[in-house]
Amino acid sequence: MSLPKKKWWKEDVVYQIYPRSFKDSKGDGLGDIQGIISKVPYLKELGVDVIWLSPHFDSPNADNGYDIRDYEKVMEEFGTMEDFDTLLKDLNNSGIKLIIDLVVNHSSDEHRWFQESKKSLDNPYRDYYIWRSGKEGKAPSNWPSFFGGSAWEYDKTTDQYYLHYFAKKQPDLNWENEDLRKEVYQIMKFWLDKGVSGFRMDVIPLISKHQDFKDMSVAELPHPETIYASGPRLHEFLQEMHAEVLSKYDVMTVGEAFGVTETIMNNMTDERRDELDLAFIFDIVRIGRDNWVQNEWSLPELKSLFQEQNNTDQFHWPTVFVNNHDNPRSVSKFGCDDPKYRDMSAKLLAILTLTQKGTPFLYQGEELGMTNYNFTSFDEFDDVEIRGNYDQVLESGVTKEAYLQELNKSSRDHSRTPMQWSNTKQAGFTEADKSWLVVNPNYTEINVEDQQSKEQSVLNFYKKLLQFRKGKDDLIYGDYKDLDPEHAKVFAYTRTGVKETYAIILNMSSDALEFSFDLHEHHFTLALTIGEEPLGTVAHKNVKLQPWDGHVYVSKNKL
Ligand code: ISL
Repeated sequence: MSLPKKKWWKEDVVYQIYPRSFKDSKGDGLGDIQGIISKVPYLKELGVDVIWLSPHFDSPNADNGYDIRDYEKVMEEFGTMEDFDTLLKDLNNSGIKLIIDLVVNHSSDEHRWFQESKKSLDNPYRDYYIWRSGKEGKAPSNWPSFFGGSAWEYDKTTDQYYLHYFAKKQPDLNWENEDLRKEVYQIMKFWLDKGVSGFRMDVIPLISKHQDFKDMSVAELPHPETIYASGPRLHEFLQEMHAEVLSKYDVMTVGEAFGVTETIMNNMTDERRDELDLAFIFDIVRIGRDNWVQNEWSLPELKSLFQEQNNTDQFHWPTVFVNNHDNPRSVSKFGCDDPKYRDMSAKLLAILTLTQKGTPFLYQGEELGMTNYNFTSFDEFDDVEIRGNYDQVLESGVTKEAYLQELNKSSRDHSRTPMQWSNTKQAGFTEADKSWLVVNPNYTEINVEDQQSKEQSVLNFYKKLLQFRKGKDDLIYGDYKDLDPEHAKVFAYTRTGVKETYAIILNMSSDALEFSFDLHEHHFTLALTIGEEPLGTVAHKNVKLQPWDGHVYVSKNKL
């Protein structure tokens, strides 16, 4: 198989910032853009190449910014357009690119388009959204919202319902309407002309709707995304967006491919089709998940999911991530929450994310080994997804205790607790006495300041590994081979490039063990390790690994 085409967005490491929780400069308990600006030197020293900024646009925050009221205005709580321009300039001057979040499957119901659209059946903006008459006094179809209840909301002004896949305050935009699409392309150009380097596209597969709005079957209802993400005109819309906008800039696009089939995913990211460059699929990060329930999973299952995304040709390029703002903290899900091995496991996940094939996406706090928070009551949650689903989950017979126990494994709020900068009050995130969301009390032992001063910290390991990875084309582009898919504790794989082969051996268990892989036969030397092993020539033939230890070997031989 010929090697993939080299691109900056295949080599760069992306770091996601959830602005609400990153750093507060104004003392109101909310993160803001000036706060991010103050941390650009931190990001540069960390060694990441691109920042993905979660929505910074004007919003009433029904879904923490994923409900946009004005696409060309900065959210007041976050600051001003001048602040945004300063952030972009400071990042670029530090050699860091900025991609922003494009949320165009839906807007806020407070957007002027929707305020107009709801006024009358013949309003010029009526068709910017999806309105249908009810049937016998009920909603047009049985489609459910992801955030609880029906996906149809009745509006008495015009005696019709409007569609919202998410919260009622997030009405879906009508992409069948060419004028609406042109407005979206204008918005994209507005930010691209400022110099952003691309977009992360929120639930982009959902923009094309089945126009019959036919009732879902009983089998389809528990997973509406399979219907919502298979609309007939998705590829047409994406190719039009590429032709009208993206083809005119050297930018990167990553689609949140929530709910798509493998075929749609492959078509959406095939570089010969001029649609999107990359996509997030959630099989890995949500392994074992059944909606808000987190079931057990095994390492062989996880390895098979990584194998699947490696079974691609040179026209496709994966993304690699185990954290984001919608999922629990990776060290709590994939690593080890036991303080004895927590840091080791966080470093192991760093090696996994940064040596797998694909563009790595890190999430704020992952570089510290930040963990889930133990929510003790529903009052502590902020997430609209929980609030929206609460009644119907309890009405289904689930007890409050059981729901809370599962949410403590699956809630989106785990990743939204404020970034932990120091062991001063509110973890140095804000001067205010209270943050918008609870600060994890373990900030006293997990924070930037403490880890900057400790050579063996998770933070310094990420810095070392990010530096190690830079420019290593054979590690970045090399072919992937799982050395032992069925092993229950060890994740071992090679990356074979033009000149070098890397062997990554990870002990994802709390047991010391020996992994049989003949290092001498292939002249491997130890290039990077979590534990104390001396680098260079290896004494013993096989690989000896302490609990949660990880080794990266290199050889001039091609395996
Ligand atoms: O899986 C989910 C649905 O139950 C959610 O975690 C999430 O809503 C889904 O992955 C889509 O996420 C994106 O769109 C949402 C927003 O709430 C998320 O933060 C965003 O990442 C609506 O804009």
